[in-house]
Amino acid sequence: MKQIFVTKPSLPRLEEFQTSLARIWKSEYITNNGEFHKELEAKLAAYLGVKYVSLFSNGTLALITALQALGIKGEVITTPYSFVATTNSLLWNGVKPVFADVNSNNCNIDVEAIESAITSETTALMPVHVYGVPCEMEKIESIAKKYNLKVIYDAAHAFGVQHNGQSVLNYGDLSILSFHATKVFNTIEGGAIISHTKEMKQKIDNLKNFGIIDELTVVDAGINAKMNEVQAAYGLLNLKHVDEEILKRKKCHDLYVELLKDVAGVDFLDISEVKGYNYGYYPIFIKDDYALGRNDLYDLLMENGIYSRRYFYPLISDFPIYSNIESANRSNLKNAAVLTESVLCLPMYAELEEEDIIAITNLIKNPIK
Ligand code: T4K
Repeated sequence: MKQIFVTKPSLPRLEEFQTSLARIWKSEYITNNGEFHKELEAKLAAYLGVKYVSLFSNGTLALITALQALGIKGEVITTPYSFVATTNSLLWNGVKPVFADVNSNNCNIDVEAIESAITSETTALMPVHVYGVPCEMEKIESIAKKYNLKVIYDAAHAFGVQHNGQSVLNYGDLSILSFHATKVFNTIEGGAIISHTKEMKQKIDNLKNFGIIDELTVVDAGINAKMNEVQAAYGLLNLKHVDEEILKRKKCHDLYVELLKDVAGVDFLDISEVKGYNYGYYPIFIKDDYALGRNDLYDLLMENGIYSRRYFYPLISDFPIYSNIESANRSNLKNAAVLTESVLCLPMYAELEEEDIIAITNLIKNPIK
């Protein structure tokens, strides 16, 4: 039986990568802010339309370091409907996560729930642009201003996404990206922090390199989170065809929409207003009037060699490390609770074939066990 995974990494052309590797071998400079690293930071800043990019070895270390760079302590209000790395980064900083509910229409943190979760201990907000759909950033930032809070966006899914004529990454104090293999733009493992001032970029760059300023000077308790030259070279090649990658994903998205639009009990994410959408994920939401429960559909697809994913199930707040926090109670997270029980992300990647999408959607239309 043919197997179809939820995603496949976009790979650079092998011959081009071999050429880059030959250059790295010749230079004998393989990590620590080398030529490829510098070039990728510059090219990403230009492509994304942002001031400063600091590359990281993965998105999780970018999140952890972003919190360090802003000196976040106390409580941070965040979403339970995300990948667990979002909230784990808070625990790694000794910060207490406070969960706020999400909007049922776009899966992003609900701004009213944010405001009612603020206490005297709150120091920052950590919203997530879930599936690459922008949060309500103007409202979030006016709350942040009113209560003197920092904002760190987990923009792991929001590569290239725009809002009001500019990158979503220009909002907030800092944003982080993930360049993991499963992302629209990948460097195998990788990530970045986007910052807005030279001073902040310098601080972040010090933090990801042990806090070292020069041979004799260490100014921060930094970590080692540097991206190496091989990953940066790979990323530069992938960046050349990321637009083509997104276009191919859009075609998959449009075909899914066309084939599933009349299926009773299946809801979709509305991305019609999103500019620069990157089609990283294709989530559907299984309602009570569908022929099967969500988990039964997941099993049925798997029995047919189709590996969908329940991003994001369980809720982060349901994991034992978080479930004893007061705000983790599902009565506080009613919309998130419905979404997590109904979501199913269908296979989505540039090389996904039309016949595979037809087979997947036929199974969803005729879910015979
Ligand atoms: N914030 C948010 C909102 C995030 O979504 C993430 C990561 C982060 C922060 C943290 O960023 P990083 O530290 O990861 O840079 C995946 C990814 O590992 C993770 O990066 C991602 N979010 C999350 C949503 O999904 P898994 O456990 O589902 O991945 P995995 O390995 O099961 O891969 C999914 C499928 O992709 C596989 O069934 C097969 C296919 N695949 C995967 C890999 C790695 C391939 O075909 N080739 C591959 O090399 O977590």
